[in-house]
Amino acid sequence: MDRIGVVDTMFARYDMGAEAVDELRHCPGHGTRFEILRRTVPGFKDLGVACKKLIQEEGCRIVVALGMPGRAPIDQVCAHEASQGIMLAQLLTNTHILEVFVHETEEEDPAKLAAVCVDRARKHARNAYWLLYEPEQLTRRAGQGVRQGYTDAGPLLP
Ligand code: RDL
Ligand code: RDL
Ligand code: RDL
Repeated sequence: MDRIGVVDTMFARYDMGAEAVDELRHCPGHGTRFEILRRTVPGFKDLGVACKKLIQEEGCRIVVALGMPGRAPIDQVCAHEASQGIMLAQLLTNTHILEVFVHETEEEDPAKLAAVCVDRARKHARNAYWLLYEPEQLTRRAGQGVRQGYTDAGPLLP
């Protein structure tokens, strides 16, 4: 059976991993065509290697990596570094890792930030499924201003 990985962090203030897993559980072929492997690490800088291990040691064909950069300026720097690590893991393994970061600064209101977490985690989990099994779903949406976390921006011209 194929494997799809989900890696999240203890640092994040919302359980985005659970949202991603639930979305994947509702995709066609869960339990028959693919199974889900979930891992949790302390913070987002630990995501890259955790994803690489899921790919190289556990055979995952794609991974969803979820993390929350905090509010401090240092967290923005760390987010860039964490992102570089995830990028490197993708290039070293020739495998997609969808980076789902929700910056704590994106919303002031905790309820609104939680809603961004749910929407972005679920949409990128679905994107992972599509990349693996239905890539034509992405091409169908090419140039359509598709967003995760918020409603779509839409195309420039009607
Ligand atoms: O490897 C242990 C930690 O360094 C690692 O877990 C970091 O990702 C933890 N961390 C920071 O040190 C930091 O300054 C995190 C953040 N900021 C952050 O904004 N979000 C995180 N981790 O998930
Ligand atoms: O791996 C999943 C996403 O992280 C990845 O698709 C990003 O490229 C999505 N993305 C951002 O996260 C972002 O903050 C994009 C932009 N900004 C952007 O300006 N343009 C994009 N993607 O094409
Ligand atoms: O134009 C408004 C937003 O799209 C913009 O602020 C993005 O940068 C927000 N964003 C992130 O900050 C991020 O870390 C997005 C993603 N990840 C993402 O994966 N998909 C998005 N926005 O649509």
